Amino acid sequence: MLNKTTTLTEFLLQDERRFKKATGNFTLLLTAIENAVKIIASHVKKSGLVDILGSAGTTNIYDEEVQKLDKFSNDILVETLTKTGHVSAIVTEELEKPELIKTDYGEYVVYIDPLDGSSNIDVNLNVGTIFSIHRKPDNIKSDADLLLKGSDQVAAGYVVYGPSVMFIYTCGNGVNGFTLDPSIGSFLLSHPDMKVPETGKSYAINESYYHRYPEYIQKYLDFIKKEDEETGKPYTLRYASAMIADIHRVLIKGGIFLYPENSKSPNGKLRLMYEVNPMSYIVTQASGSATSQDNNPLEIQPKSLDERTPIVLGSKKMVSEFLSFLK
Ligand code: P6P
Repeated sequence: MLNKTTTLTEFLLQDERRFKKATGNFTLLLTAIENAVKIIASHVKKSGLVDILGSAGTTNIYDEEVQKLDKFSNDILVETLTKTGHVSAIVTEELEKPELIKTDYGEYVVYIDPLDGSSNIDVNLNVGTIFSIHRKPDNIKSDADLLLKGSDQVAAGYVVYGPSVMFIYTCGNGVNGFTLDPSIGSFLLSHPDMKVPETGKSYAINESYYHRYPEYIQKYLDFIKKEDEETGKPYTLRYASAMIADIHRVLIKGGIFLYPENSKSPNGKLRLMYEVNPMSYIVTQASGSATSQDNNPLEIQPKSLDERTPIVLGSKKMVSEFLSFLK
């Protein structure tokens, strides 16, 4: 049996057959996201040439206005999701207000971080796209109707634009990873049934904020850097300053990612609706742990669409070791 020949579309259709009442609309939605991220990937790969092609706010050699990559990514995702007709609203980090879409059959609402870690573009480091999919609430009369808990997500995923482009998603039946084969333009199943290793050797946190962290975080950081052969300490610091890259490492090798509360940002920096919820859903679906100051982030009732929340994600044993410092 040839391996790695299952495309994302084939996998989605097989996955969909599990749901007897499936209508194919979910597959259409994920395929729209797939098409959008392929376009984004091709522009990310050329980003180093933007100055030759024309930097944001100027026109390129084809005399076209060149957009900043995060705005471009947002526009592509909004356009492709709208065209499906199956999306009633899009909440995105790039827009002040939700994009409400007139459609007679929009059964989904999508929350996106179109280009997470976009400051990495200029130094040619990993960036990504994060998405979270909910069923449309009965009515969408105001933003309040879009404040849905992470535990209500029907699907979540991210795309990491790195040495290879990978598409990782869950719809509640485990986590699967697909790698883009640029020679055929298809995402192929490369990481079936991904599981976060029980423990790991690395930790990801912005250590430069050490003196801003509460005492229990400082004590935890001091502890994991002390020599202790038996427990494999000190842990190794690996921080990509792009959540998708740091959490992708956790999915592959185990480890722990922390963006906690600190004296400058009492709720941390990461957004609940389109960063914390989708990534917590993915990590927990892959048998890892997620905590927000000892609460389940997926059970937080959002108070605003751009709400931030502290988050720690990773290998079960490492997250419980972290929590022992909180208690
Ligand atoms: P800091 C990227 O800007 C981002 O939103 C996340 O992807 C990343 O984990 C975090 O911010 C990095 O923030 O404060 O360490 O620069």
